[in-house]
Amino acid sequence: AAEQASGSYNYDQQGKDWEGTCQDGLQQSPIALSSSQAIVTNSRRIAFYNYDEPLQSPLVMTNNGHTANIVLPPTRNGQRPYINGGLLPGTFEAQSAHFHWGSSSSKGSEHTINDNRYDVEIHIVHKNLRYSDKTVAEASEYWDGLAVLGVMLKAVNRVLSPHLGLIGIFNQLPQIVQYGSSTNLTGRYSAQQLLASVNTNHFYSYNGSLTTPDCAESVTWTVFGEAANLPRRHIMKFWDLQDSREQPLVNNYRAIQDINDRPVYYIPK
Ligand code: 1SD
Ligand code: ZN
Repeated sequence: AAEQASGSYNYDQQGKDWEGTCQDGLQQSPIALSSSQAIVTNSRRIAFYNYDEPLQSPLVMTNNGHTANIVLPPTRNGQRPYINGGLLPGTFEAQSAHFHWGSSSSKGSEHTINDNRYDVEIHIVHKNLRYSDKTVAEASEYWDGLAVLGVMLKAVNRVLSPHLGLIGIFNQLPQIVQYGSSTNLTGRYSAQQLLASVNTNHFYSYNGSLTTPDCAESVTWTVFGEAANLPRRHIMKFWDLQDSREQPLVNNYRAIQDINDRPVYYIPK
């Protein structure tokens, strides 16, 4: 059978290598983040706007064969959630969110922090306001086109703060087991819920790429240093999803890429 245009999966626990479907530039993602090797900066905080405003319904979550993807609609006041500050080269509007995960025997975050891989990494994809007349794909042709926020999740048996928004999303994963299937998320959501209450003043930031083909070098990455705890029984629901070949959609993270001579900034607590 012909290989899917979307690239072939390699279920190796070191992460996917996209077998020639990615750019092979010097600014690829993900990378191994390290607090001792990064440049410590007391930069501006990231400012979040409309993040706590309720989003218009419905939010649609789709199994696109790579991930569970949620298209983020504007808020009920008609604006999008947006961010600036930090090390962001502009103002960026939220477009979508998705997840990277492991399997029953492996963790699945894309970035590692101090050699630690987390169970899940949430990506909230934003597009530079400069390119508001362009699609996300078009904006990815520019070095400052996109900003992605990364939130790490840790699977634990017992949780004190339940992160009900995320649990509501995870509870609907069984509705999108099949490749190409979608579901409307029930319940009220704001973009804030995707941040899982982590301390957003503590993060790593660097210039990198998309982690899926064509891996365009268009992303200012902000990865928060503090992980949120989520119940393992909810995180397990990711492992039942299937890809376009009806194989388990697991370990959907890309292998660690070389940092080369890029500066990586670290904003401590
Ligand atoms: O993997 C996602 C991909 O699904 C899409 O959302 C893209 C933005 O168009 O971003 C990549 S990632 O680099 O955020 N993993
Ligand atoms: Zn991603």
